[in-house]
Amino acid sequence: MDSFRNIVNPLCTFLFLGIFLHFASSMPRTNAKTHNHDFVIQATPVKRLCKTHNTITVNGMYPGPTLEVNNGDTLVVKVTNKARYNVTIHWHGVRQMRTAWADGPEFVTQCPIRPGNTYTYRFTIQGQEGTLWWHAHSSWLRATVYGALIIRPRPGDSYPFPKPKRETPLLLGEWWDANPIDVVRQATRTGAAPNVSNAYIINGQPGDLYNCSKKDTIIVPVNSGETNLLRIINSALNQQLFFKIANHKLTVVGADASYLKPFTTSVLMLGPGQTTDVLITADQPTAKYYIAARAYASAQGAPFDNTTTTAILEYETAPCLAKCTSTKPVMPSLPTFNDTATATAFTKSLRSPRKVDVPTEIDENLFITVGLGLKNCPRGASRRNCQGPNGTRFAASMNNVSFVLPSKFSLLQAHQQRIPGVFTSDLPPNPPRKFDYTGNVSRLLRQPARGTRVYKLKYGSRVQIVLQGTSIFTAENHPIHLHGYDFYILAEGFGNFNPNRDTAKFNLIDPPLRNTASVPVGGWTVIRFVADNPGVWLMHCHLDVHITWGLATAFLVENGVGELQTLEPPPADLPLC
Ligand SMILES: *[C@@H]1O[C@H](CO)[C@@H](O)[C@H](O)[C@H]1NC(C)=O
Ligand SMILES: *[C@@H]1O[C@H](CO)[C@@H](O)[C@H](O)[C@H]1NC(C)=O
Ligand SMILES: *[C@@H]1O[C@H](CO)[C@@H](O)[C@H](O)[C@H]1NC(C)=O
Ligand SMILES: *[C@@H]1O[C@H](CO)[C@@H](O)[C@H](O)[C@H]1NC(C)=O
Ligand SMILES: *[C@@H]1O[C@H](CO)[C@@H](O)[C@H](O)[C@H]1NC(C)=O
Ligand SMILES: *[C@@H]1O[C@H](CO)[C@@H](O)[C@H](O)[C@H]1NC(C)=O
Ligand SMILES: *[C@@H]1O[C@H](CO)[C@@H](O)[C@H](O)[C@H]1NC(C)=O
Ligand SMILES: *[C@@H]1O[C@H](CO)[C@@H](O)[C@H](O)[C@H]1NC(C)=O
Ligand SMILES: [Cu+2]
Repeated sequence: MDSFRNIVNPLCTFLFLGIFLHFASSMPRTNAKTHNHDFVIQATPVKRLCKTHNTITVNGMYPGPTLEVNNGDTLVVKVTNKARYNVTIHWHGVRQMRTAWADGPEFVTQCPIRPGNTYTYRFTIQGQEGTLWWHAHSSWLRATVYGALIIRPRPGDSYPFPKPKRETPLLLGEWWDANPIDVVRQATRTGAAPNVSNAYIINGQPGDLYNCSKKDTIIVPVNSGETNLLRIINSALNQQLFFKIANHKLTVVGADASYLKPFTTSVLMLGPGQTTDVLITADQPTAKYYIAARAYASAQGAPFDNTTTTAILEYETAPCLAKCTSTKPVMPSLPTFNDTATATAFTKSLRSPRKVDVPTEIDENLFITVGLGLKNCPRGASRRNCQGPNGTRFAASMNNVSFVLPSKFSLLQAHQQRIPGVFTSDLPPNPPRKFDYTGNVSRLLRQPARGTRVYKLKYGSRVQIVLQGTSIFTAENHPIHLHGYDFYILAEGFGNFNPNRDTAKFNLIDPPLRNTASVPVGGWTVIRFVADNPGVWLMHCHLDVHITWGLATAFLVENGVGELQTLEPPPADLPLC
C-alpha cells in the first residue's frame, strides 16, 4: 500500500476518490440490514392499580417489543392475530415510500387481520432518524398494543450531538380499569363521551404514587456527570401530556424522527402520536428525582384523567446508594391542566437545525376546519342512544365532513382497482360555510354531514393546509397526524386564521418537520409538504375519541411517472374484507 500511495499524486487521489464516492452513492447500500420480527397479538393477564385485566398485547408484553433499527434498514414483521378482535398495526411516522400497503390503518390501506389470520408488513426506513413508534390502528386496541421504534443513524454515521452514555425510551400511556374496547363500545352505543382513563403510565407502570405499582416503578439509572438520551413517546389514547423531571433541564434534540435545533427547557408537551428526544445531564446532587407526566387538558369543562404518573431518575453514584434509598424522590411542579401558555411556548420553540427546503410555491392551498360537532338524536332512536349534551350524540369533522370508514374494501384497494362506490374524491378544499370558527357558533352549524370523502392530490403537488380549530360545542387542542408524510409546521396562532395578517408569521427558514401537529385550542396551524408518496393517506386527530367521532379524512395521492413514483403492487397476503 505504501508504494501505491507513493506513486499517485494528490490530484489523482482526489479524482479517484471522487469517482469512487460517486460510484458508491449510486450503489445500493450494502450495510443496510433486514430485521425479521414475529408479532403475536394475544390476550394476556396484566395487573395495574391492583386489578388484573385480560389485555391485548404483542407477544405477551406490555408495552410491546422495542424495535431498534438503523436508517436505511428494512423491517419484515409477521403479525399473527390470536386475539378475538380484528387488528392491524400502524408504523407511526414511517414514510412508507411506495409501500402504502404496509401503513396499517384499518379500511384505509388494508382490511383488518381477522382472528386466526396473519399479515406480514414489509417496509424500509428512508432518511428518518430518531424516535417513532408502532401501534394498533383498529378500534381502540392501541390503548394496549404499542411499542417504540428506534431509528439510529446509518452504521458509520453519528448523531448531530455528543453520543449519549445511555438511551432510554419512555412510553407514556393510559390505563383503564376496564377493557378499552368495552369503553369505546359503550360510548358508541350511548353517543356520550367515553370514560376517561384511570391512570397514566410510563413504560406500562402508573408509578410510585400508586401503592400497587410502587415496587414496579420504572427506574431510569444515571451516573453523576453523564449525559443520556431519553426518547419520549406520547402513546396515550386521548390525552396531551406535560412531562417534566424534577430539578433537571432537558435539551430537546429531535421530534417525530427529525432532528431539531437543540434548545433547553424544563417541561415538554406531547400530543398523542408525538415523540420528543431529549438529552439530560446528571448535574444535580446524587439523589432520586421523579420523572412525571400529567394532563394538558384544553377543553373547558370537559372531564379528564387528573392523575400523575411517575418514573424515577436514580443516581447510581455510590454515596447515594446508602443515602437515597430511604428518602422520597424530589417531585417536579408540573403545569396546571389548562396551562395553554406553557403548551404553546413549547411547540413554538421547535426549529429545524438549519435552513430547510420548504416549498415556497403552492399548488394546493387547503383550509380545513377541525373540531367537534353534535348530532341530533336520529328520529326513532332511543334516548339511551342519545346521551350526549342535550340529548344529542357527539360527532367531529373536517370541513364539516364526519369521516366514515368503508367496510367492504380498503380505500387503497378501491383506489388501485378503481372499485366504484367506496369513496368520493370531493372533500371540500375550504369550509362549505364560512363562520366565526372560534367564536360563538350558531347551533344551526353544529351538525356535520357524514361521508367517506377524500381529497385527490397529483403526484408532486406542493400542498399547504391551514388547520383551523373550531369552537363548535367546545374548542380543544387537536393533535393532527398525517400518514405517509412529514410536514413543515410554518406557524400557529389563536383565533381565526387571517391570510392578510398571519402569512407574515410563516417560518420559511427553519420550521420543524413533524408527522403530528398540535392545533392550538381555539386556534390554527399551517403545514406544508410535497405530495411525493403515492397511495391513500389518512389525516386524523390522534385523540382516538375524536377519530371515533369522525375527525379524519384521507389524501389520495396519484402515481407519478415511472416505477419510482408508483405505488408498489399489493403483497400477496394483504388481508381483504
Ligand atoms: C364507565 O364509567 C361508569 C361510571 O363510573 C361505569 O358505570 C361504567 O361501567 C364504565 N364503563 C366501562 C365500559 O367500564
Ligand atoms: C397506600 O398504602 C398506605 C400504607 O399502606 C395506606 O395508608 C394508603 O391508604 C394506601 N393508599 C391507597 C391509595 O391505597
Ligand atoms: C387535579 O388534581 C389536583 C391534585 O392532584 C387538584 O389540586 C386539582 O384541583 C385537580 N384539578 C381538577 C380540574 O380536577
Ligand atoms: C384554568 O382553570 C381554572 C379552573 O380550574 C380557572 O380558574 C383558570 O382561569 C383556567 N386558566 C386558564 C388559563 O384557562
Ligand atoms: C343545552 O340546553 C341548554 C338549555 O336549553 C342550553 O343552555 C345549552 O346551551 C344547551 N347546550 C348545548 C350544547 O346545546
Ligand atoms: C351565542 O349566540 C346565541 C345565539 O346564537 C346567544 O343566544 C348566546 O347568548 C351567545 N352566547 C355568547 C356567550 O355570546
Ligand atoms: C354541515 O352540514 C350540515 C348538513 O348539510 C349543515 O346542516 C350544517 O349547517 C353544516 N355545518 C357547517 C359548519 O358547515
Ligand atoms: C372485522 O373485519 C371484517 C372485514 O375484514 C369486517 O367485516 C368485520 O365487521 C370486522 N369486525 C368488527 C368487529 O369490526
Ligand atoms: Cu381531536
